[in-house]
Amino acid sequence: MKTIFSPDQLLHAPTKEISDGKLVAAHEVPARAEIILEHIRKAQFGEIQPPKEFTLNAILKVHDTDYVHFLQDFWKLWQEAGRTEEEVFPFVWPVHGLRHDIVPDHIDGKLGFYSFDAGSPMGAHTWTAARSSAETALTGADLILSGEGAAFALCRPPGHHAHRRLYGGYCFLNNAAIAAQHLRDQGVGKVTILDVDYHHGNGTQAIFYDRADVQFLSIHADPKVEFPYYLGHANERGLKEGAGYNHNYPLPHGTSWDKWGEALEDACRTIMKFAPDVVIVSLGMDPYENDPISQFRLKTDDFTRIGARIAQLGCPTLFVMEGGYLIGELGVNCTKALSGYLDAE
Ligand code: OKP
Ligand code: ZN
Repeated sequence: MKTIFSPDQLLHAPTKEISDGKLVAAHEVPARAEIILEHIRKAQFGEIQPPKEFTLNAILKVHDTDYVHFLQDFWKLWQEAGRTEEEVFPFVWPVHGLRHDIVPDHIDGKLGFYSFDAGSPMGAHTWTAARSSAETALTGADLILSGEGAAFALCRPPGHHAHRRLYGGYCFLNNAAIAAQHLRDQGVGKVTILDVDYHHGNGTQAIFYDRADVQFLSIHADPKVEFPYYLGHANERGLKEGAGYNHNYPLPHGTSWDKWGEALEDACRTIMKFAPDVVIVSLGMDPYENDPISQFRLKTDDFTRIGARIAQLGCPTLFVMEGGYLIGELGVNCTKALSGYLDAE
């Protein structure tokens, strides 16, 4: 199994974030990717290669043009506004009752218009890193198209919280969604995205909510008590043609393998009924018991089980990295998930 990664993905390097109502040390940091890469090297799963270059077309199939231009031009606009802060946060949003049909000219208005949280700092190199992360996912998708049975896109920054026209939850471009759309555009009939990150993949859900060609399933902490709070409930089943193709498994804080594994089993049976041509796994390591921002209790060996169960689906599989914040165990847990897959294949 090949791994795709570019050092450009490390250029987005925030030091702080707003979380739980205060400024704290950033969790989504370059060291996350570095430790995973180190463990992937040691595990010798196969070649580690840089992403290919892509035009913006594949990204624009998923994200709106004005949003992509905002991300791309952000740093220039910020400087033109005379600002010098290196890590930038929105602080005002067009929530219920306010206008969504006029994009503000002012950078502070734009920041809130295109985001849903204040927890995702943007800086001079955020666009470069996010684009590179998306190209890593796209290159992984191309490997699957060329006949590889599995590939690991070591994406960072992550993607599953990003909507067509919104960033948030450390995510700017929805890497898994971009890969799924690319597969569809290259002739793959049906794609499943299975999101095992601790947080609901609100962006991915929203992007494919009215479509039957991309099935979405997410196992995550109940949004009633966890970020992203406003999406991820069990009764969100899809709309129009997409009705019945969206499946959420919200679980309580404290969930360990017994209940988590049951949800995975149900999800895998649902996937088998859909019979996808390719499975994309939004792979988050934050269900881990000691993750600093999460409250599930999966153990290191449970990640092996996750990989092994996914292998039983018998589908070409693209693993796309999402969250996971306990730097010390991130590399181990991630390689456990992948070796669980490879050994069970
Ligand atoms: C990104 B990914 C709550 C803080 C929430 C944002 C979390 C984003 C997670 N205590 N901050 O899904 O791992
Ligand atoms: Zn997460």
